[in-house]
Amino acid sequence: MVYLITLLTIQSFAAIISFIAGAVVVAVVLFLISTSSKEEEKTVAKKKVYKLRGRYFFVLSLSIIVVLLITLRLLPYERFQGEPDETVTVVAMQWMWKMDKGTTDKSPAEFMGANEITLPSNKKIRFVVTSSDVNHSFGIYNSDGVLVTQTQAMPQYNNTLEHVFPEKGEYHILCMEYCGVPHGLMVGKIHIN
Ligand SMILES: [Cu+2]
Repeated sequence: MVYLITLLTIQSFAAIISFIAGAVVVAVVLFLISTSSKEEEKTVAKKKVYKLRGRYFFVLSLSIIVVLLITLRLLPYERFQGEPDETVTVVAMQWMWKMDKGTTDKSPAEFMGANEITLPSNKKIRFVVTSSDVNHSFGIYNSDGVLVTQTQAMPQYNNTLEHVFPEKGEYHILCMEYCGVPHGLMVGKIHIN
């Protein structure tokens, strides 16, 4: 739960920062348009904008360094060292998911699995994700419709995704890469208990 709140806060924070940065760019453009009617004024405006740009660059660089230093320790690499508690094989195909616990030596086309799976909470789950036809994207959403984690499902390639589900409940797997007309129906389920 705490981990999710941290994620959401960072996402909201990023959205707010993007909005402010966008507003600054729009303001600078409007400022330029409004102050550059005559040649002389253009030169003056140019100087002002260059000065502003220098300051903006400095503030931006400083912010990036500070945010980087603060957020580096939030990276999940350390948490995902070592072997997982559970491994799940995931094969995407038009237009469903095939999932089963454990690894497999079967080809993606031959692999048998279900569109739903039950997994434990607070355990490290390793999803080994591939596709038996075209590119798909394995996106896990919580019951509030918030994207929890995601990886690509690519033919002839295994993508490994590790995740700990801190909360029990029902999660939905949605394909996040358009893969044909019934793409929207490609919904799997993960029950966490
Ligand atoms: Cu799709």
